[in-house]
Amino acid sequence: MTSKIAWITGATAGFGAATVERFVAGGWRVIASGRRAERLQALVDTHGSDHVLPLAFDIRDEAAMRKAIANLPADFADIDLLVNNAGLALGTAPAQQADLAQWKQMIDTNVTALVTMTRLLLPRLIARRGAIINISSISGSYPYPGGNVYGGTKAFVTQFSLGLRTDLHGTGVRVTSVEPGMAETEFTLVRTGGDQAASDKLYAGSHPITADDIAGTLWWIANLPPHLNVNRIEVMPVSQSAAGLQVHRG
Ligand code: NDP
Ligand code: 8X3
Repeated sequence: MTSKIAWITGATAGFGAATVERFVAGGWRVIASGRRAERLQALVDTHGSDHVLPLAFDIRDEAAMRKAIANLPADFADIDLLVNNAGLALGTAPAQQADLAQWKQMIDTNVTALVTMTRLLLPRLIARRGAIINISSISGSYPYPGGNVYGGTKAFVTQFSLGLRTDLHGTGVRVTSVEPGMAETEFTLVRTGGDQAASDKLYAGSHPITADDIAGTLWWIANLPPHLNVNRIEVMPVSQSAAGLQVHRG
């Protein structure tokens, strides 16, 4: 088989699931990972095992990640693109009231797992003159109340992406930091511990970014001519803009 291969983390929902659909529709083969095995199996049921390889594991589990990589079947081993998408926000409390366990889960998922995936797949990506797309966020550039550690993890993802570009100089490997603003996925459901009403309220009337919008952006980036690198791209819904600073008096 000659089609390109993408490994998309966080493929069970939101941006990741839409990106699987976009890339499979475009003729790529996809390694789809996430914890919810039944959703990964549904992708295989829809597209067939020639097109989708499901790998169910918790991305914070380094041993499981290493095992998944070591056991890649030959026809999914030559990876052209890694989409580091798996991630989450937990909570919106101010730092002084935040749950430390939630902070650690965000760091373990959004930072530690992302760098581990990247490091373990870099030899294959270099061999293929491949590409890495890291899903960062506007929260890494624009602080907002309650964004504390989530925004910190995304600032890391952006800066790590820029650093990777520098280190990979001359290898032909492309690296992009994609920084979306407000998008309606399962993101707010996860952030609020399953509060569908809170999620609906946040997005109501705002015409947010959709998962398909981001999948289309990733498709565009991945299919640019190989001499072009999008270093960073920030995407917001038209309804969202930066709102400045606050002053406390007295
Ligand atoms: P969703 O909640 O819809 O999807 C998140 C995905 O990440 C799921 O597939 C989930 O899979 C996976 N994931 C989370 N934790 C783990 C874990 N421990 N192990 C394996 N997979 C995990 O959210 P989005 O699609 O919105 O989020 C995707 C990325 O986009 C995240 O990095 C997020 O921070 C970022 N982002 C989102 C924005 C938004 O407004 N929605 C804006 C900017 C950036 P599973 O639960 O099955 O393991
Ligand atoms: C998700 C976007 O603004 O909710 O990263 O943090 S935001």
